[in-house]
Order: sequence, then C-alpha cells, then structure tokens
Amino acid sequence: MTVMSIAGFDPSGGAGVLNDIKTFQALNVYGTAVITALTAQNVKRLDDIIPVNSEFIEKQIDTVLEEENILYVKTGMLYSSDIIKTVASKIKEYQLKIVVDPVMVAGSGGLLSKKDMVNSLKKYLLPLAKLTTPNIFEAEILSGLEIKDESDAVKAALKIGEYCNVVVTGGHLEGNDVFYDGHINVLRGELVESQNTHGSGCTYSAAATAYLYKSFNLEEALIKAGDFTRKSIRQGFNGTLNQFWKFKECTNIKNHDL
Ligand code: PXL
Repeated sequence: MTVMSIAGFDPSGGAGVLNDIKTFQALNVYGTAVITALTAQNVKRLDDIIPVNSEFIEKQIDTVLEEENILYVKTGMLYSSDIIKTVASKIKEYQLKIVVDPVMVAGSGGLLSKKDMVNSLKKYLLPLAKLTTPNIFEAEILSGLEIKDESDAVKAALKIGEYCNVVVTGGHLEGNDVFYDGHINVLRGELVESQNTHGSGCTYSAAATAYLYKSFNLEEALIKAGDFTRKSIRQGFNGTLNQFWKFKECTNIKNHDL
C-alpha cells in the first residue's frame, strides 16, 4: 500500500513530481509518480511546457495500479481541462482518496495551467477530494473573492468548502493556514522569511498526503505538514527547499560538502 503523485515534471528538482517524491521519501513513504506535463524551468523562470496526452496519462495510472495498491493520490499541475477529466475518471474508477493541490502558476510567476482548467477543477475533481490546498492566489481564483487578510481567507475557504475540505495556505497570511472542514479552524504558524521557497506549496500538499496516508486525521496532518514545510524551507538552499533536514547524513542538499 502506498501513495501516488499525479503532477508536472520540474527538471530543476524543486517542485512537481520530483519534489513530491522527495517529500514522501523524507517522511518514509514510498511514492509513485504519474507525469501530466513536462516543463522547462528553473527557480527563476518557466520557459516552456509540453503536456502529456491523456491516453498516456491513463496508461501510466493503469500500469502502476496493476502492481501497486495505492491508497492516497496527490494531484499537482494538471494543466488542462482534458487532463483533469482524465484524472477524475481514474480516481473514480479506482476509488482513490485524493488531495488536490490546485496548481495554477509557478513560483517564478509562469502559468502552469490553461484558463479553462479552473471550471473543470471545480466540476470534476474537487467534489472527489478529501482536501484541497490552495495558496492565497489559487483561493482567490477558486472562490472568485479577493483575499487581503485572514477574514477574507475565511470567506474564500467557506466558498471553496462547498466542494471539499480546504486549507488556504498561509505563506501570505503571516504564516497562518485557514482550514475548513465544516468548521473554520485557523492553524497558527509562523512566516519563514526565505528565498528558498520554490516548491513549498508542493511540499506542504505532499506532506499532508503522506501524513493522511499514515492515518493522522486531517487537522493533525495539516499541522504536521506545516511544521515539515517550515523546517524544509529553513534548511533550503539556492531557491528550493531541503526535505532531508531530519537525517544526519544528508546527501540531498545543494551545498553538501563532497
Ligand atoms: O509549486 C507549483 C508547481 C507545481 N508543479 C510544477 C511546478 C510548480 C512550480 O514551479 O513547476 C511542475
């Protein structure tokens, strides 16, 4: 039994499926990964995107599920309406539990989604989700509301909460996360001032998925995911996080002494 990330490929290693696998691994969870799109990018800029065709995405999911018993899926960059429909139908077919990270733009600002994908996300995928993890920008698009402070984030969470449980992540809310699962709960965090944040949304969502897989309840999983992400940002280097802060023999950081 294990988990799967269905997301884009960021060759810089900071976000997308590479980030998700690193996060799962650091939390001692075996990860599988289905790629929805290739990107050419680094922490500073997004150069290009090649989406994977839906038929091939289906094949990746089907072949992995032939051999692996997947309990939780985390979705990241899905790019288009077509890919969302494909993924949603596979989630239904295999009755998988999903955490949806509604990825829309890269940390560098480049667009990672087509315009029409937001409606499909709401129509096909969010109703199947156990949780969605928008940042402020994504929560504004999903709710249609402007978010300037915590009370706006609460309003947006209530709106998005019509589809599924939601946590509006607090990178821009002084580090506090607004969680709604039928009740509003503000998870107090602390804002980590750092340049090493490329992939922080992916890390948070993947960590929440790993903790849910380990049978923590939603609130516990989110508190732990927030803690894990803050520590990974603090240990980050050259623009990205380092999820391997737990390990004494850390071979994953970019400034590792050879
Ligand atoms: O952090 C959002 C994200 C998700 N998926 C891919 C990305 C990024 C950000 O750059 O590249 C593939």
